[in-house]
Amino acid sequence: MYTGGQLVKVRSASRVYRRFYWLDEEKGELRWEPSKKDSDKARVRLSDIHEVRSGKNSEVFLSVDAAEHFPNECAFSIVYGEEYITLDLVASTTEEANIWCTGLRHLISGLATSASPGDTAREAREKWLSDMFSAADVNSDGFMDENESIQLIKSLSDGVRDNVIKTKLREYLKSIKTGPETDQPVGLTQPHFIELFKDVATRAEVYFILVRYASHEDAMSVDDLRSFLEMEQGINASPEMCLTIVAECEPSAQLREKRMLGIDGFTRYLTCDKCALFNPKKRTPTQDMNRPFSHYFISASHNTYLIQDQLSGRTSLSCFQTVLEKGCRCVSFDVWSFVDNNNEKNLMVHHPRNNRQQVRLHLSVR
Ligand SMILES: [Ca+2]
Repeated sequence: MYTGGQLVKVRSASRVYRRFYWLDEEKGELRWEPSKKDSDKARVRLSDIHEVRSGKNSEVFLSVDAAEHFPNECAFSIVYGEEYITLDLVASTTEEANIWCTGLRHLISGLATSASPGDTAREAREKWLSDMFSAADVNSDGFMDENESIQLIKSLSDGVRDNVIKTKLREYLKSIKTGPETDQPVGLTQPHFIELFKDVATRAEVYFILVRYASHEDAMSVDDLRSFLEMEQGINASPEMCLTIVAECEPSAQLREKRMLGIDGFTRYLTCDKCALFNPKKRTPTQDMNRPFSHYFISASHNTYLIQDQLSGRTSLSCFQTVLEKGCRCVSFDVWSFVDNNNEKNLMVHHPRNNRQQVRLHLSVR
């Protein structure tokens, strides 16, 4: 790559150009022999490259007729810059294409690992939490009492239940009180707060999705987010849409600058109104609700849990799903307590005259 070689550049409008390409090691740039028209533009900084994609897998390759006769194994695209532009190239042989792809990827990953994004994501999260702690510690004594801690955690992690925070917080405070520094004020120190926040606000199921798509351990790049949206959500997202998500949801300024989404930003995105099944416009009544009750029709069901009649019919969770999908907004449960084989008490849903088929209450409600 340093000595360079001939490559064919494919552009939209079916134009192809044969140019000499080489790596300028000193400047960290991929360069090519320029045309007179754009002599200054014939370069891409390695640090601006997001991805080196093998094969004819870019918009240009897939849309330009002239690209059809190039072998797929010789083609590759370099995705770079803020606009995620592609430089679409074709080598003379498969070997040559492999050298360019492997070499460029190696150089890019070298640049990336010099400041490990995994560490960056963890450090950025802790920096964000430290800043939030300092701003909320109004008397600047380095401690947060129980109420202050609960309020701060709630404000930073929308959706974590109060009782979960309280239970964990009391466990932490108890362990601090019985520790060696008992003469210090009762409250959370900054490291304790960060530890507690991570404990209560990190949702395991969200974290598993994040690490499955993150090309680095604890944060998603814009490309990772695009893959997630396409594979899991069925959304054909543009890079701009992904950048907007990062800008709107990622709380850490450091990660936003790096155009990455950490666990808190990803959780915020998944729980925001844009991802909600419920139409946010309908959170408040959209119809006239001041008329007498009998003027309204409300789709309701009786003995929702029964598949057939109430004497011999089976009870099934799917009944709730079916009626809700049909627009029913009033469902009925018959709840009975039941002692199972482990001598544990459970709440079960079944008909009073037919308890042979039962489903657990918590499953029905979920
Ligand atoms: Ca304080």
